[in-house]
Amino acid sequence: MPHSCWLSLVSALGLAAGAALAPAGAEDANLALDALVACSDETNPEYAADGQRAGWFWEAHWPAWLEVDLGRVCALSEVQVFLWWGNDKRHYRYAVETSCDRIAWTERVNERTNAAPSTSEGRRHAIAPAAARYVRLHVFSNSVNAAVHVREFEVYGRAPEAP
Ligand SMILES: [Ca+2]
Repeated sequence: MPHSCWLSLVSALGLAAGAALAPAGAEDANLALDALVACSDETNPEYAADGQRAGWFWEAHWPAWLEVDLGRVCALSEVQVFLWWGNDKRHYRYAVETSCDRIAWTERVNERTNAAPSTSEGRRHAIAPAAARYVRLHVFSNSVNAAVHVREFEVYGRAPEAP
């Protein structure tokens, strides 16, 4: 990650210089909940960050992306992805990348060859240590049809205190 991004986070969280971020812990919150959400086609992306893991979803034709703006650089530990699930055992292929400035991106999750069926349990991916403000989910395909359905996208970590 960019050095300046890391230093600003260390300062904001009150960590000692050179400190390592802890892995996901009980104190970590879903920072994506009700955050500003954008997507590649601007159709109802807010359904992906409304706290409801089932029910309505953001829909698009793949490939498509959904991006959460956490508002400031945060210390991230994990993402959880809830896509459409049903009786058809469909699987989705996707990736997750993060950025501090929306210019330089770092890939954190690579599920381009995923074949595990989507379920109500969602899928969890540890990404610590990651300092980022923007978290983008790319969906490349699903095994049943040409649609992307993101029911919920959760980003866990710790946010610095508001200035
Ligand atoms: Ca939802």
